[in-house]
Amino acid sequence: MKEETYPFVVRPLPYEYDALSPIIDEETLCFHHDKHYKTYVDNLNNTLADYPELQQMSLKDLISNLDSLPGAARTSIRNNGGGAYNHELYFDAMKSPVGQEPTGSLAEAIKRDFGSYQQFKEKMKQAGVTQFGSGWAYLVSDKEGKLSILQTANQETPDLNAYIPIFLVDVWEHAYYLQYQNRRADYVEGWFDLINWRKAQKRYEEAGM
Ligand code: MN3
Repeated sequence: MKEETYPFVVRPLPYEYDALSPIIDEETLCFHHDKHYKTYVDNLNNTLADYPELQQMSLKDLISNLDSLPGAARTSIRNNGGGAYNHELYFDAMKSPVGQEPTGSLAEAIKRDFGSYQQFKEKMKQAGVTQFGSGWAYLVSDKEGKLSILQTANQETPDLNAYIPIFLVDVWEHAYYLQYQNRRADYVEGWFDLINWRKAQKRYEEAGM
């Protein structure tokens, strides 16, 4: 499948706006997807409109080659390309909060690399709660299938040349403030029930594991 290039489009949610309720309510998800995420996509397209030489690059290629991009475009592509990439994975990696557990090779890797699901959860939660200011907590696999948890600031992504993202939690205030106000930890705790483990396993398999 050919990777998407400029002009990038806003990807529809793979579920209804109320599908993540009560953990993420309809209003929060609506603003997050239709306003915040869309703005990143629009701003990325606005920047790329001035750079025909970048218009054949995929989103992943753009954000994993920032140093080779024209200086005047680099900051916008880091912020808005990263914003588009992070949000597309964030929305795609969630599902309704009903019965799914980690399965398959990913469940085994979580036990191997973190000790237990519970220890993984504690560490991922800690990463989300302690990320200073705006950013993300990511579960990634390296090329050998070893899992780790990374924090990124603002709209940075992990090094996509080295890591395959499995899923991530958005800890910008816009992800939770309407509903949880300052209680970021409660939002992150709830988010674990939204993880789409079937898709996570698929991403892990696509990483070659
Ligand atoms: Mn966000």
